[in-house]
Amino acid sequence: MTLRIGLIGAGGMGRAHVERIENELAGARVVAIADINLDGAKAVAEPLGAKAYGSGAELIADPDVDAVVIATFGKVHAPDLLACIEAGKYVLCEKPMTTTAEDGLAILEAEQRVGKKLVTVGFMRRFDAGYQEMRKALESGEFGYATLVHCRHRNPSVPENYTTRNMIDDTAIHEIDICRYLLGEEIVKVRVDAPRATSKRFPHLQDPLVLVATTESGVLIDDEVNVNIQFGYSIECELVMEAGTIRLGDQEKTVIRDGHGNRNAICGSHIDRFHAAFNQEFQQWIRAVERDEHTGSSAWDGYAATCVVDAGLESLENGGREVEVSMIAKPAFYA
Ligand code: ISE
Repeated sequence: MTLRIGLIGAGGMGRAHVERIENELAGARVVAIADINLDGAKAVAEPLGAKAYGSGAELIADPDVDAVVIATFGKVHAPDLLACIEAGKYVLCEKPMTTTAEDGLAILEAEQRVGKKLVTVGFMRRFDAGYQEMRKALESGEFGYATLVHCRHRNPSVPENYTTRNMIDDTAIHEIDICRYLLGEEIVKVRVDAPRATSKRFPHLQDPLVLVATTESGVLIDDEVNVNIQFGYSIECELVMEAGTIRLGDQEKTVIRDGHGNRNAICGSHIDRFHAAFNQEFQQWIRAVERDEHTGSSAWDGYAATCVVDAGLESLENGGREVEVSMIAKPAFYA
C-alpha cells in the first residue's frame, strides 16, 4: 500500500518533508499541498503531479488524502489538527503542537471524544540515535538515577521576525520535550535567566537565555538557548547520573585537516543536524499509519511541552522568578 499524504505549509520545513517522502522514504507519496499562498502550494505541487489547495481545511476534506503532515507556524495548527481528528485522519504536526495550553486541551479532548490517538507531534530528536542511547543508558540502571541534564541549543542566526518568545516556544521546546523523553517524568518548575545580550542579535531580541527546569523527582535541567552564535548549528546534551555521565556525540561530520590543524565540520541547521532523525520519524510514522497505529510523541507530549513553555514565558516576564508549571492530570487515555 502507498500512503497518500497531504502536506499543509509549503515553506522551508514543508519542502524538506516533501523531499524526504518523495525521494528518501518508502511507502508514501505526496498527493496534495496546501498553503495560504496558493501560488506557493502550486509551485511545490505541480512537479509532483499533486493537487494544490489554498487552505488546510480543503486538503483535509479531500478523500484522496489518507494522512496529513502539518508544517505551518504553531499558532495556526489548532484548527487543522481538530479537522484531522474529526475526519479520522492521522496527522504528523510540526512543533509546537499549539501555542496555548487551552488549544492543547481542545486537541486532547477531541482525541478522547473520537477514542483514537491520531496526532503525532514532530519532536524529531526522539528519533536521534544519540538521544536514544542516552535514554537506554539511564534505563539500564547501570549508572544509577539521573541528577542533572546540561543542554546547549545554539543556532547560527535567526531572522528578524523571530521573537524572544520564540526562544522558548520554538527553540527551547526541543529540550523541554527531549528531557521529558529522556527522564520519563514531567517538568514541574521553570525559571528563565537573561544574561548579557549578544551584539549579534536584532535589537528587539533577548539572546542568549538560560532556562532552568526541575522535574518531579528533582532532576535539574539547564538549557543555554543562544540563537545568534554565528559559527554553526550546535546541539549539546549531557545527562549526569549517580555513577556516570553520557553526552551526545559530536555531530557525525567529517574531520578537516589543513594548515590550521584538525577540526570537525559543523552542521548549519536543524534540517542538516537532524536529517537522519527526521527520516526515522517519518518512516516510522508512515509504517504505523499503514497498520492503523499511533507512533511518536502524542498530543499529551505536545500539551505538556506547551505548559512548560508557558511557565518559562511567565518567568521571563517576571525577571526570572521561578514559576510552577500548571497542567491537568494526565488522562488515562494517554497512559
Ligand atoms: C526551529 O524551528 C527548529 O525547530 C530548530 O530545531 C531550532 O534549532 C530552531 O531554533 C527553531 O527556530
